[in-house]
Amino acid sequence: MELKNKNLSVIGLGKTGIAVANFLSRRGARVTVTDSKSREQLLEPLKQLCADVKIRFQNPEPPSDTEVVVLSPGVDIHSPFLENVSRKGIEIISEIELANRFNTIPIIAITGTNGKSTCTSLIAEIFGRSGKTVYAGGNLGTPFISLLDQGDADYRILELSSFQMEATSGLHPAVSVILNISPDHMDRHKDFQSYVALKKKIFARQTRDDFLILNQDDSNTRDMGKDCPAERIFFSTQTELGKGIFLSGDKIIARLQNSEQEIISIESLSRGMQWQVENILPAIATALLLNVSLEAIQQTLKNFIGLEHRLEWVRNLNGVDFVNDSKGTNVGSVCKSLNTFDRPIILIAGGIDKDTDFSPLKSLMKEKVKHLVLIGETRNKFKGILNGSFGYDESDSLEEAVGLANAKAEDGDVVLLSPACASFDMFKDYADRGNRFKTIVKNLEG
Ligand code: UMA
Repeated sequence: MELKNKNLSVIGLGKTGIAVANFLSRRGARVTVTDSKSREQLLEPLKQLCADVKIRFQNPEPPSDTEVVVLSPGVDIHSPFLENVSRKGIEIISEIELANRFNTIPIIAITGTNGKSTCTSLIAEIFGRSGKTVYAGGNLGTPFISLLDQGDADYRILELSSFQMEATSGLHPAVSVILNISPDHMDRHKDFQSYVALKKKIFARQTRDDFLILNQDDSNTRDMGKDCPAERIFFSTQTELGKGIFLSGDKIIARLQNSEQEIISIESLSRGMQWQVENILPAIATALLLNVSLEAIQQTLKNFIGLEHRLEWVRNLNGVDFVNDSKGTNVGSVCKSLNTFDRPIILIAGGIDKDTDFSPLKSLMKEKVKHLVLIGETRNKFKGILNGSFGYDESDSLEEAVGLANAKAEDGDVVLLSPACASFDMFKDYADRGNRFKTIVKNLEG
């Protein structure tokens, strides 16, 4: 893709927009960034931009001489102003598509509704420990385009969201992973089918030399890729597979490339990761398929404690495990977290309403949740779906909520903060909510 003296517009001045604009500017393109926010709201990002990048504030429209538009993930491709742009025949691409056109290093790509960041980080750790040079990014935090400036590598490892797959067409990962799919971001995507179609783009360009790793236990992923020439490899926590990677009793077993290997026992994993085997299995499969040594895999698994705010084990007090799952901001994620435990759960949930339908939680809560403590703005909506069928407490503060949960908890129970909602009514963000939870829990007296 020729960039010199070409007019490119970048929509959105967040992390991605800054990285894209600077990448293009350094390669001689004439770059304009547009953002719906005002100058005052963008003072920090503005400081990070190359001097020759032009900006349009409070106006998403790219200039009329634009030849290519590059979208930040937060910008909906169906935004009305982009209809005008595509009517004029101007090319619209995502940041992922742009980076992919300049990338020359094999890609490992991970998508799914939940667990992507944990799986992506674990793959990066395993490969790093084995002596390979890898850089991980995408939805995880560092934009793909920024990885291109981090130098040569054996693999680039990308966590990909549905947002990033819009306006992405050329991506061709050597290994693609789809962890699971349940409804999410329905305020952005037209319907569930459109959301699934975006996820499927991850393997659209794969060939017979590549691998497509899929979740056997998820009916939305099980039948995927039947027409894809890549070798399909399945993982399961529920079924022993003739070929693939699975849980058998307390052991993770791999049956790949005509051999069977015992990888590790669940009790050798850190406590937080024992609950996230679904995210571990595809990471192990990726490593084995790309010839990483068993020793590097085992050593990493023994030491990996998982990510903050994602089913993070905080403390055991009087036989009760306290678990911080503040990143559980959608119903699918909370369902997964509830299904993780086969012990009584005291759930702390609630926050800001994202137009979420909470009803899928109702039957699972009856099965798994011993007691519910509601916080935040969505309290009444939760109460509505429970319709008197379920015991709950309400609380105005997280301190009080943890106290109420602790009072109800008995030896063997789990106290789980997994809100199913965004946090902005009471906290700065999900990390602030999770950190507050951890501090309160650590200060509980035994
Ligand atoms: N903006 C507009 N017009 C719009 C929408 C946004 O001008 O129509 C502007 C905003 O005013 C803001 C900027 O765009 O100034 C923000 O851009 P962005 O929302 O794309 O955010 P980035 O900072 O570039 O972060 C993005 C991802 N954000 C989203 O997908 C919403 C980050 O994922 C990602 O880590 C980062 O790129 C690097 O790749 C975050 C996320 O919430 C973690 N992802 C969602 C999730 O995990 O559920 C998908």
